[in-house]
Amino acid sequence: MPLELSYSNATLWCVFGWCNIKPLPGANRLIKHLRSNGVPTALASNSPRSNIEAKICCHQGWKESFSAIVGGDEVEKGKPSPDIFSEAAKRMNTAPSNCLVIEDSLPGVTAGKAAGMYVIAVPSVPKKTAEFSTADEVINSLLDVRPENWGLPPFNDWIEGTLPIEPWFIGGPVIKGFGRGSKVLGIPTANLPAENFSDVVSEHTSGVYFGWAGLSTRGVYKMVMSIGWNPYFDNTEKTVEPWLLHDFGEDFYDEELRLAIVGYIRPEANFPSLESLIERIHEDGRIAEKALDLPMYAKYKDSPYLRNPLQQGSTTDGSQAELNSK
Ligand code: ADP
Ligand code: RBF
Ligand code: MG
Repeated sequence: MPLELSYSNATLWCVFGWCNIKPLPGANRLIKHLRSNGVPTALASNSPRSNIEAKICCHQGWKESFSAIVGGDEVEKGKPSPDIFSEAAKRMNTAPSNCLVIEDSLPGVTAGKAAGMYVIAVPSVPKKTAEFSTADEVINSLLDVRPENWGLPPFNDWIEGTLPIEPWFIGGPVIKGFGRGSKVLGIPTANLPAENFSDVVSEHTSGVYFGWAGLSTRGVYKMVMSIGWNPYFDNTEKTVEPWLLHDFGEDFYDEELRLAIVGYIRPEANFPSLESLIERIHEDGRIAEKALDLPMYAKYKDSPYLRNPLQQGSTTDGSQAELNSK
């Protein structure tokens, strides 16, 4: 069992560079924030401790950020039993009632509540929010953690209602959607074929993002978009739907559309009425319109990826785009 061997030796993982585990969106940001504000943080997992250490050594600065690490092999019973979390609190010299757990699994939520702690659930499987109702709060991604709600120092990287992200670039021909955007909402969204870049899309959490949109024969425009399952309509497929903040007065199906996605606004949400959904999308539009004039976002308008698709060969995932934009 060579895999088990490698798992059991943390240094081997690092030395041989077997580190292909990408952190969840927002994980790095959260860990750095807690560390720089002196908030003691523990890592508590059912995996054996050596396995945890092997995995976190792939990420610079993570190991030093945890004041305690508790593995499943260090306590009698793993999650959903509270032991792991109780042990973590003990090692941090604090009371369980003083602890906030962030969990992606149901057994973990159960364990955290059984340990007498506050629990935020970030379900790893989409559309399963209801199952996590025993948590104190259910959020869509680590980008949505609001530390100030829990007596912790707030993030200070939000700018004018937006969160800058490591930009990502996707593109393809504009496809037909449900025909709903214009007709039902009065907001046309130029859907892209999500299956062409499913890995990039699944790497990022669903939500409302914004950035720049290039149409090969027309130019580059501001855009705000939703990525996900549109909870109000409860879609079964994840869709990628940019609304270009420009009045074209006509359709442009099949044209090549290229996106530079530069910031995050909010998670997708359900709404009590169609009117409130429409009002919120217009608000997203105003936020994006204004934020994109900030130099930190405006600079991506000039990304060659947006303007000159053919130069990039057949790439649709924009993997070269970031380099080209610098
Ligand atoms: P579908 O469900 O087929 O996506 P929509 O009602 O969402 O239909 O309309 C989207 C289409 O409208 C786009 O594919 C595009 O051709 C056209 N369109 C016109 N203006 C815009 C705009 N400002 N932003 C996005 N799409 C637009
Ligand atoms: N749909 C939702 O169900 N919930 C949302 O929070 C939501 N936010 C959106 C934000 C923006 C900027 C845009 C362009 C669309 C959003 N939609 C949302 C998607 C909308 O439901 C979708 O575009 C239409 O259903 C057309 O397919
Ligand atoms: Mg659409």
